[in-house]
Amino acid sequence: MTTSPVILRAVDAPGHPTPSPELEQLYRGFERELLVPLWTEIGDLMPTSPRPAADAHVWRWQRLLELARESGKLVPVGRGGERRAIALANPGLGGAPYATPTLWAAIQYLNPREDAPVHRHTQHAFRFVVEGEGVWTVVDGDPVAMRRGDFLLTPGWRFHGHHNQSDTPMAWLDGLDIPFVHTTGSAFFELGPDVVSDHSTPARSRAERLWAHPGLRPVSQPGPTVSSPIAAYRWEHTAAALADQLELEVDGFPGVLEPGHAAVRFSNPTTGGDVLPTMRAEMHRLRAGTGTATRREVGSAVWQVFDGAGVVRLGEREWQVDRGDLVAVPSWVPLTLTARTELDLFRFSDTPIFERLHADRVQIEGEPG
Ligand code: 1HN
Repeated sequence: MTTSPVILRAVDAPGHPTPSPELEQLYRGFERELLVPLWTEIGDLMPTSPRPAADAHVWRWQRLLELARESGKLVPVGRGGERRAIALANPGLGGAPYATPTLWAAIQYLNPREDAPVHRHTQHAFRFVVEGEGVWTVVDGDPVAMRRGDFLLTPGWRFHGHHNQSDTPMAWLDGLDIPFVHTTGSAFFELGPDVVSDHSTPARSRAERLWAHPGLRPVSQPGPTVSSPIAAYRWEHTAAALADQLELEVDGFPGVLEPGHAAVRFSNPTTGGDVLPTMRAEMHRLRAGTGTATRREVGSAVWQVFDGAGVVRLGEREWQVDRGDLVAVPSWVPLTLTARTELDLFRFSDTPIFERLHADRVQIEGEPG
């Protein structure tokens, strides 16, 4: 990506120098030397509160799926393109394949018996499965089954490929920190074998057998690790945690985030922190008929409806959303969710970046900022 050359315009406005031929000459001089004076830019560079370039936007899962299916017929998956992944391009980001300035979100599609070749990159990645099964993602030689509701990790620099062992195609959501890594010039990439060598289909990965027992850490393993060692967070566990929070609420005990709103964060068992250094991931459940407080925070997020139907309000705009629909939430835009039916939502965000930099900020409507 390139940026356009500097073009400066003299304007007749308070706080700006009076337009004159000499001023025009000065500005042409700035342009030639690739210089930009602060006085023409300050409003944009120093807003009183975040004014993100990204827009609030909703992509419809059914439409993504139709186009992914069509891609499945026309586009081979293999070396070079590496993945049949189709990225959400935020309308505010100039056509870049970025859901938000830091987050990549894509639908990936694998035909029956297809392999996606092995590679590794410094970008951190995860998969979230809104429907289907039959694909195994093999992470550093460990085959990990993918099923509806599962959240799967591919931390940076692990070799990984996928294989569909079933007779049906499968689509899922990929999330990566590609835009952040691209903007900061920190990307490395390396090819692995063209085909996935291990086509075995274990129900549980080795990583899960070692690490995915609630509150139990293998004493043999060193830690802490920057990314979670748990390769897959299974839907049965996530669903039980959400259901228990709502039942505790009925029984009069604390646990929910707010009335009718259960939420869990996927966490790294070696630190208690986020699963990946750059991305946070959560699952939310709203009781039918309930809504969240209006909340905004620094940093951007993407939500995907996992089940149910509801309304997403972002600033002044509102969308009805259904299973699979994806929502880009730019920094500092107030978000309110309302559940028409019981509503399950997956959410990921770049919050760990801002927390690490002590630039995180949250504001909930009606509470002191
Ligand atoms: C990648 O490796 C995957 O492993 C998905 O499934 C999307 C987008 C850009 C670069 C690498 C995957 C990707 C990607």
